[in-house]
Amino acid sequence: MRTKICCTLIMKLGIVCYPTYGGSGVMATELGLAMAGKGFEVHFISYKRPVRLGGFYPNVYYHEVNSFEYPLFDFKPYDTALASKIVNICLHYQLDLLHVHYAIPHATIAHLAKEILYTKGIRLPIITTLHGTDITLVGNESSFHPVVEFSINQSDGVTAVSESLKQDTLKHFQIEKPIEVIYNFIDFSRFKKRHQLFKSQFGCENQKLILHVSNFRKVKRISDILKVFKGIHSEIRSKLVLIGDGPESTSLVDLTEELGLKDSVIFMGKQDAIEEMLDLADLFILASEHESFGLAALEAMACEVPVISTDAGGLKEVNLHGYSGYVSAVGDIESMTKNALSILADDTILNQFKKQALQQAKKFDLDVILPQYINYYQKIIDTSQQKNR
Ligand code: GMT
Repeated sequence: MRTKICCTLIMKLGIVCYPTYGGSGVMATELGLAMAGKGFEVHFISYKRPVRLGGFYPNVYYHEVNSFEYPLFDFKPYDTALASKIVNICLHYQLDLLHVHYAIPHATIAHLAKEILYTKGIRLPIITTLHGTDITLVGNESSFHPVVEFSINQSDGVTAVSESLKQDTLKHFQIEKPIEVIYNFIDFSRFKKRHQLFKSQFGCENQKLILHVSNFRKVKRISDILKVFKGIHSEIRSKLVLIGDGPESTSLVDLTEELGLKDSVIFMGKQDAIEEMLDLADLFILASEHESFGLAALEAMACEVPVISTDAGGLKEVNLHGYSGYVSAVGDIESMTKNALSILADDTILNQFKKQALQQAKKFDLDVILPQYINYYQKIIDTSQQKNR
């Protein structure tokens, strides 16, 4: 169902995000670009140009946070530099709203900037979007917990990218305000089946191609994917393509050799044009231990690639068991292998799952989700203005 946009004013929006390959930065960038496409003035604030912010876009500004080097500092005081940047950008461009992605440290720094601006007679409403590990893995750590809890409660609006993440947040923290669930979205103008690449170009004709994309951290349990692939490979001619890089890369190469899969697993490193590789894929695997949403799985589904995943976090809200793919318990290699084989072994079944994956992805169409954000922005601005009267 499409939500009607009730926004009347053109907002000047600040977006604070991580610029790297993580899903929160990707979502923040895509959201900002989509807002700019609707005529909003969008100011990205980060320490590096976000990966998906290549090229020139009308209405889009990028402000880099530069931390000052000084011999006293073992660690550059990025947080202080970020707060100062937010204050300066807000004063110069008169932002209507600041939307920060990933609570640590962005929600905290946003609150500090807001307090500084308040002393100058300016009221800047803050929205924090919780993305996952800022709650489940990192935010939950005692070294961060009190600050994360305080900062979330100080935000004027809080959104979570899945119902599961909302529930995790309420379980781990004492939250005093409503959390709005606004799912991650997919831009079908970019992520769609293209029929442009052919397996023969990759030397894998007549083979099934299985894909995984991530930042190769422990939480992704890529070793489970290799074990599942071993089971698939023993029954079906197939190749596994791993896209991304990260702390687990070296040990995964070693495991590939140990499992005797060296010639069938391709490590492609970081790639920008994921949608082109998805054009070739028959199956996507995500074996994560925690996954608040699983944007990579949604991108696969939009390109008509069924998903074998765990049931961690919000994955089961994205990947519908028995429809867009299958979900299994974390670490259940036998179940994931069985499910993968049941999809791959028969082309009629595979084609059915491909169609269903696309249907499920359509629930997260940008055109469905964007109005939810715009209406939420408007609501937070209105509430904040009422409070200030
Ligand atoms: O874990 C990552 O892959 C990066 C992380 C991030 O915050 O950058 O991703 C989280 O946010 C994504 C966008 O909302 C979600 O799709 C991912 O599921 C989530 N990752 C985890 O919860 C582990």
